[in-house]
Amino acid sequence: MLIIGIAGGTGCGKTTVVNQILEQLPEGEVGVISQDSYYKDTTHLSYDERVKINFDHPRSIDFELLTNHLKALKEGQDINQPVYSFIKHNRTGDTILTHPREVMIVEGILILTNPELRDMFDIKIFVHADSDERLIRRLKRDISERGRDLDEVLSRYQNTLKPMHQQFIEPMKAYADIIIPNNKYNTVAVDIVKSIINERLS
Ligand code: UZR
Ligand code: MG
Repeated sequence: MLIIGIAGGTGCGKTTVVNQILEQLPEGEVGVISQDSYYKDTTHLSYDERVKINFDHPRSIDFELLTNHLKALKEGQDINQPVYSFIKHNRTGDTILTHPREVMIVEGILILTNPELRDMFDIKIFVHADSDERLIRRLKRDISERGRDLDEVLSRYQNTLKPMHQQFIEPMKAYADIIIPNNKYNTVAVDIVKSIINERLS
């Protein structure tokens, strides 16, 4: 199994890059796991307590479960990926049955911060976008898809997202094998990743 980790700050375009990589690849041979599915279970907290959680700090992620799931997939076992709700800030209780694939992509803002998980990646990718671009995308997405308002997104950005990005996410570039610029000139980097995957699959 070839395991590819894709990190980068919020709104940098990780999902877009993942989709570009998946384009034209044979269906069913590449699987994707999102760090978002592995936010810690917060059922024991009230909604008001959950909103106060710092979701951009590595300790908000259940890295133990994520690492165990990846190990299980590597051994050829199926896993039940938790389903997370950004509206409730908690796991929904549902799971998605996920099968091992020859190539597995793991994507998320903090996936390179955990040494055990990081060591499991054969290829480590960091998607770079300027912080103004990331803020613009984050604003649009949180308002249209996650039910937030302008003030809420901006104060979260200043108080949490930005400091956490500088402390935990940006420094992870040092571990990256490939840094993909997220703009229209990223096609070469994406093609390189695709050809590595194709080589693996043939
Ligand atoms: P991406 N996040 C939420 O907004 N609510 C949650 O319940 C859990 C996570 C956000 C999190 C982070 N921070 O910036 C973002 N906050 O999801 C990561 N606040 O997702 O990589 O798609 O931007
Ligand atoms: Mg995303």
